[in-house]
Amino acid sequence: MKKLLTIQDISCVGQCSTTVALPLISACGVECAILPPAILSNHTGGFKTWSFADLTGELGNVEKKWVEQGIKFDAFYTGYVCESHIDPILSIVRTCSNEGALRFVDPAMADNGKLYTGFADDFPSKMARLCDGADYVLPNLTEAAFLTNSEVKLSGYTQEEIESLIAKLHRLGAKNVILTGVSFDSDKLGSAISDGSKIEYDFNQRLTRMSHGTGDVFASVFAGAVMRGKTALEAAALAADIVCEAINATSDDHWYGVSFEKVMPSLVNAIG
Ligand code: PXL
Repeated sequence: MKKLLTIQDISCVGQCSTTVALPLISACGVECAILPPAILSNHTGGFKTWSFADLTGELGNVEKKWVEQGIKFDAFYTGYVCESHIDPILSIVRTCSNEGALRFVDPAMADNGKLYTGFADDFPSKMARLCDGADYVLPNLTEAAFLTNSEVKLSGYTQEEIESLIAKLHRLGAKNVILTGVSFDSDKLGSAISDGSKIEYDFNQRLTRMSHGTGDVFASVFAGAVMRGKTALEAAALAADIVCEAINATSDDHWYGVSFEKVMPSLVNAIG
């Protein structure tokens, strides 16, 4: 069984980051280790307030113990992290990689044209350091624009503009780019999947509801599926189907996340 380390916060309540990645990646049949660089009472996307315990100082201690014991991983998947976490993460990737280890980067920092609360305006340039050399980078349109200092266009763009944004992401050092939230047709929403030489698209019927945490569900299923041998296009298509199914399974009054728990059987079946 492949072993993946996910490095992103624990938001104790809110169905995002580690609390989504661990169950979904495990359901894919991939052993999932976790390293939370911060613990929050709840996520910052709609709750009124939160506590934040930074664990930057602990990351080096963890790395030291892993190095002492020869603990290594076949893949790393980073999500929501802060500036102080980036150097310790790059160090762990350097010292704890099995040969050929893959690096998945979800630059979870922004949506709908805005950085998440708490990130400084120059944070995207720090996140870009994680994208350099990553095997798979999975930004939404806002994150892609911020990472590449491009104009944020959430609608009314051409395919050419999308493909030029993708080219800029490759220039940051990303080997494969999965750009999410792409739409050329008002009733379809999907992603563009680029390996640097060809760009493929996957679309689903656009749902009227948008929910928090869907980017984390998408990235987790994508990483799990790639680790189980799916191509990037197959993994992106499966991740999008699971996100849509999870949104549809979420009751209207459940505002802070998606009920991904209800679609775990579909994921297990699809991965086989
Ligand atoms: O879903 C991304 C995410 C992860 N972690 C925290 C967040 C968010 C988005 O708002 O606030 C703490």
